[in-house]
Amino acid sequence: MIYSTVLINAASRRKIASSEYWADPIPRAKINKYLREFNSLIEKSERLKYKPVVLEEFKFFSRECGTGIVIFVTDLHESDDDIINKINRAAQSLRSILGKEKTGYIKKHYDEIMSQYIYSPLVIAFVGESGVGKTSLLHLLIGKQAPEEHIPTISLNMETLEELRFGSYQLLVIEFAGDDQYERMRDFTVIDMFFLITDSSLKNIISAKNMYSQIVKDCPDIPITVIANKQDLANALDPSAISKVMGIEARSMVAVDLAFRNKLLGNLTEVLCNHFDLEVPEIPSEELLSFI
Ligand SMILES: Nc1nc2c(ncn2[C@@H]2O[C@H](COP(=O)(O)OP(=O)(O)OP(=O)(O)O)[C@@H](O)[C@H]2O)c(=O)[nH]1
Ligand SMILES: [Mg+2]
Repeated sequence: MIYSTVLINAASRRKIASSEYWADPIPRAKINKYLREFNSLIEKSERLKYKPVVLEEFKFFSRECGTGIVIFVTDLHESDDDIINKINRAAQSLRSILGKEKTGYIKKHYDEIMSQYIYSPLVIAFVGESGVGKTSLLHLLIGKQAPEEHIPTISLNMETLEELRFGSYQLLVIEFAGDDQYERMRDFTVIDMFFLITDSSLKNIISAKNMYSQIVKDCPDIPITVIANKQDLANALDPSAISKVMGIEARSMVAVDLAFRNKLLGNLTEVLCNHFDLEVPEIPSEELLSFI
């Protein structure tokens, strides 16, 4: 996750603009500490100026861009190559803007300029048998009432949720459909996270458990969240029983009831924070997931 970026004046070291992608802004003192470390490193060797510097739980990257220096602050998990690619492109663009525009223009448009270089997709796959409520859940996520009748999803349903961002990630949700979904999923190598949906019936839980074992076997490092949907139905097994059968916590849900949207967003926030080793911030999930 990229937490923030800062553009400073190369000569005065004063901040020109900054952009934040996470709930807690990086304190200025940490940036100053990095700049001191950076100076002492480049005194040792000029080549070190292209290397990230780790300070506590943050990684810092910086690039000269004409009269400015742009700094990216990330968590320790981000790949150096990805961030180096992003900061190089951002620095190139900032160099040309700093050469042409006044500081006021840059301050005003900084977020917009940087947004082209910051976001990475985070792919969430909704899987589960036909009719368990995957499309309904997708609708609930975007705050739309689910269709009452079951219109089976043909092939693949892919939604980039423009308004749903988590830190520097743009959430992309895909729904795999039909009986051959597992075959399709195998070809899909870019999944970052699975939501396995069951309709909470005994019959379906058994097939969901098979699917769960298959995913764990094929993608052992990818987090899986089990959703026990259709909890409003009289024959629904309760989530604690489902958790026992599945061997993993199942979260109760009613995808056709908009009142459950906050719960779904809360579940998503919790799973994403776990994935990125972050504490769940004390702000509403809806705000966090659209935090820009
Ligand atoms: N009672 C109840 N019905 C639900 C719930 N979630 C979904 N449904 C209904 O179940 C049916 C199937 O829902 P979909 O969301 O289309 O299921 P799907 O998993 O996308 O199905 P495929 O695309 O065929 O794989 C629809 O009629 C929904 O209205 C729920 O929580 N409670
Ligand atoms: Mg569907």
